Amino acid sequence: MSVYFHDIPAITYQGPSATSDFAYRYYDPERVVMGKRLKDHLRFAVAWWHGFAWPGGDPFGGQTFERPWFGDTMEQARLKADAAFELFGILGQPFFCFHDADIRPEGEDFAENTSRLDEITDYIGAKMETTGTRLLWGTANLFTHRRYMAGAATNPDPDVFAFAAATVKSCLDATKKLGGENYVLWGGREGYETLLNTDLKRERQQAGRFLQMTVEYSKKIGFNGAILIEPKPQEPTKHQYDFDVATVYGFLKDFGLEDEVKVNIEQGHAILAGHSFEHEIALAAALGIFGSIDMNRNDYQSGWDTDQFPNNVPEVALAYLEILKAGGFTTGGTNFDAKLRRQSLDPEDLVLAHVGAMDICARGLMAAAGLLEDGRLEAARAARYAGWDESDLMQLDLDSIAEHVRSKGTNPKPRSGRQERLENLVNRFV
Ligand code: XUL
Ligand code: CO
Repeated sequence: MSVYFHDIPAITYQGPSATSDFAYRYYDPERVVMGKRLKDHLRFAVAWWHGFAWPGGDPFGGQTFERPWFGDTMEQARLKADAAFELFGILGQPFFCFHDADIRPEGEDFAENTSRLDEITDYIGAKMETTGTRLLWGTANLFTHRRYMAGAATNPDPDVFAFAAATVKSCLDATKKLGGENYVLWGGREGYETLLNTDLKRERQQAGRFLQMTVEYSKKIGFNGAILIEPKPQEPTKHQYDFDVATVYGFLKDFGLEDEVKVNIEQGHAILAGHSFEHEIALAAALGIFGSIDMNRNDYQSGWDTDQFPNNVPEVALAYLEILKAGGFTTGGTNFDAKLRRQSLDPEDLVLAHVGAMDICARGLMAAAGLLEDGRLEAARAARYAGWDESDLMQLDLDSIAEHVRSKGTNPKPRSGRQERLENLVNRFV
């Protein structure tokens, strides 16, 4: 019996000429592209927090959504899980993601939080078993509760560090229990508001040790998934330590974790850091730390993390182009870390937001695959660097290079980067 999404049909692929709004026009999960089904390329996940826990507030006003499961009882937590799995049944996406705080009400203390997490993950686990929906990643919410206002791992109070570490332990246990393919750490409060009250060097050490402990524990319990850091430059703190992919890589190197931890890259966070999404993906792939993506978009005028559902095929295509070039997802996937606008009150709004987003991503991925199969873009890039294929310059030193340039009379001729021509080529696919 439906608890929330009454009368909304299961969404099926009906092609671009479909007449109903409740249809996939591009996302045909079984369609094979570059040797793999679309559903295995894209690995879509619904985010529990935006879909089921977020009340629709903004800085000027509170709750706009009325959901029958809002409240702080375990009964409501189970009702929320029932509604979530109803949505998963309608969308047919393979995965979901959660924070502990999304799925269980906050308890009086750590022990109660853990027993509630155990209880609700048993309930969710049984639903996963019967439906086949899987867990892309689990995570701990170490940013909403007031105890974390000055940070979790980076808190000046060691008791807060301990509470956060214990919470990560319980969330890793829960993620392993549910067969999660990744575990994510987003450092929402791991940053500072002002250096006047902050010991930046000490906080960085704390964050590094915290991450080492997380990796050590994941090995101890035999968690097979990937541990992922999600970079973000600011918001909620003024300056966050895991600013972007490059910063995270330096941090990982510093603490000997570059082979242990990868990144979960979010579109909106990349934009806040002054990068494009594809830049962050390409850099992570180049550094060998690409893990997963949070797919959404920001409003480009507002400068906030507005977490809107994606709706721009050319943008999404460039992101998937980098992902395909990197060999595609392994443990990662496309998590819709995206929320409705606060006036989108109806159950069908939540369904259609995901339907549109999945279609946009499918179009983007197919466009990217088309570009790669066409080959001209990659051939143009290869031609641009062809001189290096026969060059031994990287093995030489400045003296011998200078001698080489003098004796050969080398005088390089600039060549066109052909940007507009390549943009035209890309536009024929998107
Ligand atoms: C916040 C954000 C989080 C993480 C998980 O900007 O993206 O939802 O994805 O904690
Ligand atoms: Co995110």
